[in-house]
Amino acid sequence: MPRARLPISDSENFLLHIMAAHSPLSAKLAEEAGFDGLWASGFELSALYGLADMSLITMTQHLDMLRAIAGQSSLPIVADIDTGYGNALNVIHAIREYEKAGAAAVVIEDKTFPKVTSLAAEGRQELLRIEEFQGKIEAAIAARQDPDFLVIARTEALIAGLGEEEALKRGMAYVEAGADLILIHSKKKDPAEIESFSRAWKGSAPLVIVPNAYPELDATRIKALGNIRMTIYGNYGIRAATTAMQDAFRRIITDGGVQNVHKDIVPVEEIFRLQKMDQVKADEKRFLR
Ligand code: SPV
Ligand code: MG
Repeated sequence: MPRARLPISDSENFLLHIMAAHSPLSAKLAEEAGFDGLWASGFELSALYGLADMSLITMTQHLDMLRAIAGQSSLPIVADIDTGYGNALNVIHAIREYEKAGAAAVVIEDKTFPKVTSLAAEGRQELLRIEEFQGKIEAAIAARQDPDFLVIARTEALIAGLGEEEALKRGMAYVEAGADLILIHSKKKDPAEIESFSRAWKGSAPLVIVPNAYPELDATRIKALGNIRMTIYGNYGIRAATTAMQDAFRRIITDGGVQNVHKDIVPVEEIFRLQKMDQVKADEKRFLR
């Protein structure tokens, strides 16, 4: 059975809320919470391995996790494939692999390989020539089997400090190359940069944003802009998990045991539920003789 696609033509549900997932468990929790899709985030998976988000995670590692996530959640998955693991020829290979693995969409960014994470203060940010990145988008479009598998082009022009005019020019060039949506990323704390880009955007493709740096831009404000179709909560899974573990682990050391903390974390039965232990019990009854 083909996996779920993103309901991009459903005008009722104009703004899709996509939650970062770094594991099958986090994907399940996102699905239960009611998100429309999952973001197979490079940043989150890198952090899970204790690594910086700078093309250190291999395509195989990312694909393995995406397959594991796809096995545990029926939500559509937007795969963060960074720069596409090389040039346009690497992109062709990546698209085939990600489509087969069960992704519903990929996001490819216009940075050079190896990339450097977007949000770091004074991060080195080098962008590809526009024509070269257009070739990568055209390669992605040509390589997909299903036309509903979305190719999202991400411009890092604002992240690289090149300004709105360059970002708009790049966005238009990527639409011309066939991108289904344009992801515009910003690391400004003030959402004004994204709001201004969105108001100035005249391209035919809708926009995608990742409000990591500018959290005040909530769904009401995003919808008011009218052309943002997807909001990706890009690092909230790993940050929430880190907060919870830091708190619990510190308390266990401070308290000299788990006598207090156990009341404030989920009981093991909740983990059993997520592991579908009921099914295991039923299978035991049925098959073990
Ligand atoms: C990711 O989650 O991997 C992203 C978003 O690409 S960000 O880290 O904010 O660039
Ligand atoms: Mg990323």
